[in-house]
Amino acid sequence: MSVFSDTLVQRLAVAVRVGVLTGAGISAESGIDTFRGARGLWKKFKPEELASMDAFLKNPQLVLQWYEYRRRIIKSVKPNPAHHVLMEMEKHFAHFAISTQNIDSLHFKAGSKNVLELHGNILKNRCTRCGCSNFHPETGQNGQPQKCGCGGLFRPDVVWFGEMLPEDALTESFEIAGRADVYFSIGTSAVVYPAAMLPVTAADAGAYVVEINTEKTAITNRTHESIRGKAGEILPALWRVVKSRLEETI
Ligand code: BJW
Repeated sequence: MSVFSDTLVQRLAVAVRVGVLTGAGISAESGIDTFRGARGLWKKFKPEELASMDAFLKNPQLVLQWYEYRRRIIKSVKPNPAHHVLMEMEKHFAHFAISTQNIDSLHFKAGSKNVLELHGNILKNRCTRCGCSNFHPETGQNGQPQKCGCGGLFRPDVVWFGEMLPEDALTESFEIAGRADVYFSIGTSAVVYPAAMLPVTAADAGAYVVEINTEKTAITNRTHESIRGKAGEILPALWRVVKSRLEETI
Protein backbone atom coordinates (compact mmCIF):
# COMPACT_ATOMS: atom_id res chain seq x y z
CA MET A 1 0.00 0.00 0.00
CA SER A 2 1.28 3.45 -0.94
CA VAL A 3 1.74 6.14 1.70
CA PHE A 4 0.38 8.65 -0.82
CA SER A 5 -3.32 9.32 -1.13
CA ASP A 6 -5.13 7.64 -3.97
CA THR A 7 -6.54 11.03 -4.96
CA LEU A 8 -3.06 12.48 -5.45
CA VAL A 9 -1.75 9.48 -7.38
CA GLN A 10 -4.83 9.44 -9.63
CA ARG A 11 -4.75 13.22 -10.20
CA LEU A 12 -1.12 12.93 -11.31
CA ALA A 13 -1.82 9.87 -13.45
CA VAL A 14 -4.35 11.83 -15.52
CA ALA A 15 -2.85 15.34 -15.27
CA VAL A 16 -2.00 17.24 -18.42
CA ARG A 17 -0.80 20.51 -16.89
CA VAL A 18 1.47 20.44 -13.87
CA GLY A 19 3.07 23.49 -12.27
CA VAL A 20 5.67 23.65 -9.51
CA LEU A 21 6.91 26.37 -7.18
CA THR A 22 10.25 25.60 -5.55
CA GLY A 23 12.11 27.30 -2.72
CA ALA A 24 15.36 26.95 -0.80
CA GLY A 25 14.25 23.70 0.87
CA ILE A 26 14.58 21.73 -2.37
CA SER A 27 18.29 22.61 -2.52
CA ALA A 28 18.91 21.96 1.20
CA GLU A 29 19.78 18.31 0.54
CA SER A 30 22.34 19.48 -2.03
CA GLY A 31 24.10 21.40 0.74
CA ILE A 32 22.76 24.95 0.29
CA ASP A 33 21.45 26.69 3.41
CA THR A 34 17.82 27.82 3.48
CA PHE A 35 16.96 31.39 4.54
CA ARG A 36 14.62 30.80 7.45
CA GLY A 37 14.52 28.18 10.19
CA ALA A 38 17.04 27.17 12.86
CA ARG A 39 20.05 26.90 10.49
CA GLY A 40 18.81 29.50 7.98
CA LEU A 41 20.97 32.24 6.44
CA TRP A 42 18.84 34.96 8.02
CA LYS A 43 19.80 33.64 11.49
CA LYS A 44 23.45 34.46 10.77
CA PHE A 45 23.13 37.46 8.42
CA LYS A 46 20.71 40.39 8.34
CA PRO A 47 18.83 40.62 5.02
CA GLU A 48 18.69 44.42 5.24
CA GLU A 49 22.52 44.56 5.49
CA LEU A 50 23.16 42.18 2.61
CA ALA A 51 20.18 41.66 0.33
CA SER A 52 18.97 45.14 -0.53
CA MET A 53 19.96 47.94 -2.90
CA ASP A 54 20.54 50.23 0.09
CA ALA A 55 23.01 47.74 1.54
CA PHE A 56 24.83 47.43 -1.80
CA LEU A 57 25.14 51.21 -2.20
CA LYS A 58 26.24 51.62 1.44
CA ASN A 59 28.80 48.82 1.53
CA PRO A 60 29.31 47.14 -1.87
CA GLN A 61 32.41 45.26 -0.71
CA LEU A 62 30.55 43.55 2.13
CA VAL A 63 27.60 42.63 -0.10
CA LEU A 64 29.85 41.31 -2.89
CA GLN A 65 31.91 39.28 -0.41
CA TRP A 66 28.75 37.60 0.83
CA TYR A 67 27.61 36.78 -2.69
CA GLU A 68 31.05 35.45 -3.63
CA TYR A 69 31.00 33.19 -0.58
CA ARG A 70 27.60 31.83 -1.63
CA ARG A 71 28.63 31.52 -5.29
CA ARG A 72 31.56 29.33 -4.26
CA ILE A 73 29.20 26.99 -2.38
CA ILE A 74 26.60 26.96 -5.16
CA LYS A 75 29.19 26.22 -7.86
CA SER A 76 30.45 23.23 -5.83
CA VAL A 77 27.11 21.46 -5.23
CA LYS A 78 25.05 19.08 -7.34
CA PRO A 79 21.32 18.61 -7.94
CA ASN A 80 19.70 16.06 -5.62
CA PRO A 81 17.00 13.41 -6.32
CA ALA A 82 14.21 16.02 -6.00
CA HIS A 83 15.68 18.10 -8.86
CA HIS A 84 16.16 14.93 -10.93
CA VAL A 85 12.57 13.76 -10.46
CA LEU A 86 11.23 17.16 -11.56
CA MET A 87 13.33 16.80 -14.71
CA GLU A 88 11.74 13.37 -15.33
CA MET A 89 8.27 14.83 -14.74
CA GLU A 90 8.93 17.51 -17.35
CA LYS A 91 9.52 14.77 -19.91
CA HIS A 92 6.29 12.99 -18.97
CA PHE A 93 3.66 15.74 -18.76
CA ALA A 94 2.40 17.58 -21.84
CA HIS A 95 2.72 20.91 -19.97
CA PHE A 96 5.14 21.16 -17.10
CA ALA A 97 6.94 24.18 -15.67
CA ILE A 98 8.93 25.06 -12.58
CA SER A 99 8.75 28.55 -11.10
CA THR A 100 11.73 28.74 -8.79
CA GLN A 101 12.65 31.26 -6.14
CA ASN A 102 16.11 29.73 -6.09
CA ILE A 103 19.09 31.45 -7.65
CA ASP A 104 21.32 28.36 -7.72
CA SER A 105 20.72 26.95 -11.25
CA LEU A 106 20.24 23.44 -9.81
CA HIS A 107 17.06 22.78 -11.83
CA PHE A 108 18.97 23.56 -15.02
CA LYS A 109 21.93 21.45 -13.85
CA ALA A 110 19.51 18.55 -13.36
CA GLY A 111 18.38 18.95 -16.97
CA SER A 112 15.04 20.72 -16.52
CA LYS A 113 14.34 23.12 -19.37
CA ASN A 114 11.09 24.87 -18.54
CA VAL A 115 12.32 26.78 -15.51
CA LEU A 116 11.23 30.31 -14.63
CA GLU A 117 13.68 32.05 -12.31
CA LEU A 118 11.66 34.46 -10.18
CA HIS A 119 14.47 35.79 -7.99
CA GLY A 120 17.28 35.88 -10.55
CA ASN A 121 20.51 33.91 -10.75
CA ILE A 122 23.57 34.29 -8.55
CA LEU A 123 25.91 33.12 -11.30
CA LYS A 124 25.28 36.34 -13.25
CA ASN A 125 25.81 40.04 -12.62
CA ARG A 126 23.63 42.85 -13.91
CA CYS A 127 24.52 46.48 -14.54
CA THR A 128 22.73 48.85 -12.17
CA ARG A 129 22.55 51.46 -14.94
CA CYS A 130 21.91 49.83 -18.35
CA GLY A 131 20.65 46.44 -17.05
CA CYS A 132 22.96 44.34 -19.26
CA SER A 133 24.09 40.93 -17.97
CA ASN A 134 27.61 39.79 -17.23
CA PHE A 135 28.27 36.08 -16.93
CA HIS A 136 31.65 36.47 -15.19
CA PRO A 137 30.57 37.87 -11.87
CA GLU A 138 33.98 38.23 -10.28
CA THR A 139 34.52 41.22 -8.07
CA GLY A 140 36.83 43.94 -9.35
CA GLN A 141 40.07 45.09 -7.73
CA ASN A 142 40.09 45.55 -3.93
CA GLY A 143 36.68 43.90 -3.70
CA GLN A 144 35.04 46.86 -5.48
CA PRO A 145 32.19 46.18 -7.93
CA GLN A 146 33.17 45.75 -11.58
CA LYS A 147 32.16 48.61 -13.86
CA CYS A 148 30.12 48.17 -17.01
CA GLY A 149 31.10 49.87 -20.31
CA CYS A 150 28.29 52.37 -19.64
CA GLY A 151 29.91 53.37 -16.32
CA GLY A 152 27.29 51.66 -14.11
CA LEU A 153 28.20 49.24 -11.33
CA PHE A 154 27.66 45.51 -11.72
CA ARG A 155 25.62 43.83 -8.98
CA PRO A 156 24.47 40.22 -8.45
CA ASP A 157 21.57 39.46 -10.82
CA VAL A 158 19.20 38.54 -7.99
CA VAL A 159 15.97 40.13 -6.75
CA TRP A 160 16.34 41.97 -3.46
CA PHE A 161 13.48 43.00 -1.18
CA GLY A 162 11.50 45.91 -2.58
CA GLU A 163 12.57 45.12 -6.14
CA MET A 164 10.32 43.97 -8.96
CA LEU A 165 10.52 40.36 -10.10
CA PRO A 166 11.32 39.70 -13.80
CA GLU A 167 8.02 40.55 -15.47
CA ASP A 168 7.95 37.77 -18.08
CA ALA A 169 8.79 34.99 -15.60
CA LEU A 170 6.22 36.28 -13.13
CA THR A 171 3.42 36.65 -15.69
CA GLU A 172 4.08 33.19 -17.10
CA SER A 173 4.22 31.70 -13.59
CA PHE A 174 0.77 33.08 -12.78
CA GLU A 175 -0.61 31.81 -16.10
CA ILE A 176 0.75 28.33 -15.36
CA ALA A 177 -0.69 28.37 -11.83
CA GLY A 178 -4.04 29.51 -13.19
CA ARG A 179 -4.28 26.59 -15.63
CA ALA A 180 -2.62 23.72 -13.72
CA ASP A 181 -4.39 20.43 -13.00
CA VAL A 182 -1.91 19.70 -10.21
CA TYR A 183 0.33 22.30 -8.57
CA PHE A 184 3.25 21.57 -6.21
CA SER A 185 4.75 23.90 -3.63
CA ILE A 186 8.09 22.38 -2.67
CA GLY A 187 10.56 23.49 0.01
CA THR A 188 9.32 27.03 0.43
CA SER A 189 8.12 28.74 3.60
CA ALA A 190 5.75 30.70 1.31
CA VAL A 191 6.21 33.96 3.18
CA VAL A 192 7.83 35.97 0.38
CA TYR A 193 5.49 37.67 -2.08
CA PRO A 194 4.53 37.60 -4.86
CA ALA A 195 5.87 34.01 -5.26
CA ALA A 196 3.82 32.83 -2.26
CA MET A 197 0.67 33.76 -4.17
CA LEU A 198 1.29 31.11 -6.86
CA PRO A 199 0.03 27.98 -5.04
CA VAL A 200 -2.95 29.95 -3.71
CA THR A 201 -3.73 31.20 -7.23
CA ALA A 202 -3.56 27.61 -8.47
CA ALA A 203 -5.93 26.42 -5.73
CA ASP A 204 -8.40 29.25 -6.44
CA ALA A 205 -8.36 28.30 -10.13
CA GLY A 206 -9.18 24.65 -9.40
CA ALA A 207 -5.79 22.90 -9.30
CA TYR A 208 -5.10 20.11 -6.82
CA VAL A 209 -2.39 21.74 -4.70
CA VAL A 210 0.23 19.65 -2.93
CA GLU A 211 2.88 20.91 -0.58
CA ILE A 212 6.09 19.01 0.15
CA ASN A 213 7.94 20.45 3.13
CA THR A 214 9.67 19.30 6.28
CA GLU A 215 7.48 21.75 8.25
CA LYS A 216 4.09 23.43 8.23
CA THR A 217 4.14 26.69 6.25
CA ALA A 218 2.17 29.89 5.76
CA ILE A 219 0.11 28.24 3.00
CA THR A 220 -0.33 24.72 4.40
CA ASN A 221 -3.98 25.47 5.16
CA ARG A 222 -4.58 26.53 1.55
CA THR A 223 -3.30 23.25 0.05
CA HIS A 224 -5.21 20.03 -0.59
CA GLU A 225 -2.39 17.92 0.80
CA SER A 226 0.71 18.81 2.75
CA ILE A 227 3.25 16.01 2.77
CA ARG A 228 5.75 16.32 5.59
CA GLY A 229 9.29 15.21 4.72
CA LYS A 230 12.40 15.87 2.67
CA ALA A 231 11.75 16.69 -0.98
CA GLY A 232 14.67 14.45 -2.02
CA GLU A 233 12.92 11.48 -0.43
CA ILE A 234 9.22 12.28 -0.99
CA LEU A 235 9.36 13.20 -4.67
CA PRO A 236 11.19 10.06 -5.90
CA ALA A 237 8.85 7.87 -3.81
CA LEU A 238 5.75 9.65 -5.13
CA TRP A 239 6.96 9.48 -8.74
CA ARG A 240 7.61 5.72 -8.41
CA VAL A 241 4.01 5.19 -7.25
CA VAL A 242 2.59 7.34 -10.07
CA LYS A 243 4.68 5.50 -12.68
CA SER A 244 3.48 2.12 -11.46
CA ARG A 245 -0.14 3.38 -11.58
CA LEU A 246 0.47 4.46 -15.19
CA GLU A 247 1.92 1.04 -16.05
CA GLU A 248 -1.13 -0.70 -14.52
CA THR A 249 -3.47 1.35 -16.73
CA ILE A 250 -1.63 0.66 -20.03
C1 BJW B 1 12.54 21.53 3.17
C2 BJW B 1 13.71 20.83 3.25
C3 BJW B 1 13.75 19.65 2.52
C4 BJW B 1 14.01 22.55 4.42
N1 BJW B 1 12.69 19.27 1.81
N2 BJW B 1 11.48 21.14 2.48
C5 BJW B 1 2.56 41.51 0.00
C6 BJW B 1 2.38 41.39 1.36
C7 BJW B 1 3.43 41.59 2.23
C8 BJW B 1 4.69 41.94 1.78
C9 BJW B 1 4.88 42.07 0.43
C10 BJW B 1 3.83 41.84 -0.44
N3 BJW B 1 4.31 42.03 -1.70
C11 BJW B 1 5.61 42.34 -1.64
C12 BJW B 1 6.00 42.37 -0.35
C13 BJW B 1 7.38 42.69 0.11
C14 BJW B 1 8.35 41.55 0.00
C15 BJW B 1 7.86 40.39 0.87
O1 BJW B 1 7.33 39.42 0.42
N4 BJW B 1 8.09 40.48 2.17
C16 BJW B 1 7.68 39.40 3.09
C17 BJW B 1 8.93 38.81 3.74
C18 BJW B 1 6.71 39.99 4.06
N5 BJW B 1 8.53 41.12 -1.36
C19 BJW B 1 9.36 41.77 -2.18
O2 BJW B 1 9.96 42.76 -1.82
C20 BJW B 1 9.51 41.23 -3.59
N6 BJW B 1 9.34 42.26 -4.54
C21 BJW B 1 8.12 42.74 -4.84
O3 BJW B 1 7.11 42.27 -4.38
O4 BJW B 1 8.14 43.80 -5.74
C22 BJW B 1 6.96 44.58 -5.85
C23 BJW B 1 6.95 45.57 -4.70
C24 BJW B 1 7.99 46.45 -4.61
C25 BJW B 1 7.98 47.38 -3.56
C26 BJW B 1 6.97 47.37 -2.62
C27 BJW B 1 5.94 46.43 -2.71
C28 BJW B 1 5.93 45.53 -3.80
C29 BJW B 1 10.94 40.72 -3.80
C30 BJW B 1 11.27 39.53 -2.98
C31 BJW B 1 12.74 39.16 -3.18
C32 BJW B 1 13.18 38.04 -2.26
N7 BJW B 1 14.60 37.93 -2.29
C33 BJW B 1 15.24 36.85 -1.57
C34 BJW B 1 16.77 37.02 -1.69
C35 BJW B 1 17.23 36.64 -3.10
C36 BJW B 1 18.68 36.92 -3.31
C37 BJW B 1 19.62 36.08 -2.47
O5 BJW B 1 19.49 34.83 -2.41
O6 BJW B 1 20.49 36.65 -1.88
O7 BJW B 1 14.81 35.58 -2.10
S1 BJW B 1 14.77 36.75 0.15
C38 BJW B 1 14.77 34.98 0.23
O8 BJW B 1 13.42 34.51 0.52
C39 BJW B 1 15.12 34.51 -1.19
C40 BJW B 1 14.14 33.36 -1.36
O9 BJW B 1 13.95 33.09 -2.73
C41 BJW B 1 12.92 33.86 -0.65
C42 BJW B 1 11.95 32.77 -0.27
O10 BJW B 1 12.51 31.89 0.64
P1 BJW B 1 12.22 30.32 0.53
O11 BJW B 1 12.74 29.80 -0.74
O12 BJW B 1 10.80 30.07 0.82
O13 BJW B 1 13.18 29.75 1.67
P2 BJW B 1 12.91 29.64 3.26
O14 BJW B 1 14.23 29.50 3.90
O15 BJW B 1 12.04 30.73 3.74
O16 BJW B 1 12.08 28.29 3.41
C43 BJW B 1 12.67 27.04 3.17
C44 BJW B 1 11.58 26.00 3.42
O17 BJW B 1 12.09 24.72 3.06
C45 BJW B 1 11.12 25.90 4.88
O18 BJW B 1 9.68 25.91 4.91
C46 BJW B 1 11.64 24.54 5.36
O19 BJW B 1 10.77 23.90 6.27
C47 BJW B 1 11.71 23.77 4.06
N8 BJW B 1 12.72 22.73 3.98
N9 BJW B 1 14.59 21.56 4.10
C48 BJW B 1 11.55 20.07 1.85
N10 BJW B 1 14.86 18.89 2.56
